[in-house]
Amino acid sequence: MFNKKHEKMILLDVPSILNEDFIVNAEPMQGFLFTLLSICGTIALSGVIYGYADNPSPSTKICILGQKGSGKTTFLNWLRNGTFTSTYSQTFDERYASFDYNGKKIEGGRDIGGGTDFVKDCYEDMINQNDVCIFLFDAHKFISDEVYRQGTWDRAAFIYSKCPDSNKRHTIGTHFDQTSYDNVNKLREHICDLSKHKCFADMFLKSCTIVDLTKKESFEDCAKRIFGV
Ligand SMILES: Nc1nc2c(ncn2[C@@H]2O[C@H](COP(=O)(O)OP(=O)(O)OP(=O)(O)O)[C@@H](O)[C@H]2O)c(=O)[nH]1
Ligand SMILES: [Mg+2]
Repeated sequence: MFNKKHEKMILLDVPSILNEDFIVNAEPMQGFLFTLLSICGTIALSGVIYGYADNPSPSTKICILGQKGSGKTTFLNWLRNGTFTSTYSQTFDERYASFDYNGKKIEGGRDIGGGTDFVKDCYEDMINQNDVCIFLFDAHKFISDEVYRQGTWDRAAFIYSKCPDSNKRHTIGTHFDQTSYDNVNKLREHICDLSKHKCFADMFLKSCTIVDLTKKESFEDCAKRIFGV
C-alpha cells in the first residue's frame, strides 16, 4: 500500500509537526504533566503507607468470663507470659496492656474477678466491646457440685443470649487433671449430657474445650482452637 511517495510524505511531516511552536508549547505541557503525575504518585504512595501504618495487622479484642477460681487469670497469664500461675490470688478488676501471642496481636483489656455475684451489666459490656468471648468453668466442680453447676449454667445462658454467634464465643472447661477422667472427650460427653436439655446447650456442645491448665501443651491446644496459632 505504502509506496516511496507516502514514505517521503510521512518523513517530511514529522519535522513539520515538531515545528518550533510545538516544541515551545510542549516544554511547559510536559512539565505540567510530570508535576501532575508526581503529585498523583505521591498521594497514592502515601495512601498505601498510611493505610499500612494505620492498620499493620488487625488485633483481636478478647474478654475472659467465668466464676471465681475457674482459671481466667491462669489462662491470661499463659497467653501473655507463657507461664503457669499455681498460686491463687483473687482478681478484682485489673487492666492489661496489648500483647502478642505467637504473632497474633491481642488488644489490652480487663481481667475481671469472678467474685460471688454474677454482674450481668459488666458481662454484657464485655461481650459487646470485644471480638471474642472466652467463657471458663471448672469442669471438676461442674460435675461434682450442683450449686457450682447451676452458677455455670446461669452465666452460660446469659452469654449465649448476648453472644449468639458461635464463632465469637468459646467455652473452656478447666481442671481436667482434678477429675477421674483420663479422656477429655468422655468428660465433655458427660458435661454435654448434663446440659443437653438447656436452650443454651450449644455453649457446651459446640466449641467447648476441656483443658488441664497446669500443662503448657493442653493450654496451647486450646489457644490454637481459639486464635488459630
Ligand atoms: N489443677 C489445676 N489448677 C488450675 C487449673 N486452672 C487453674 N488452676 C488453678 O486454680 C486457681 C484459680 O485460678 P485463677 O486463674 O486465679 O482463677 P480466676 O478465674 O482468675 O479467679 P478469680 O480471679 O477469683 O475470678 C489457681 O491456683 C490456678 O493455679 C487447672 O486446669 N488445673
Ligand atoms: Mg483472676
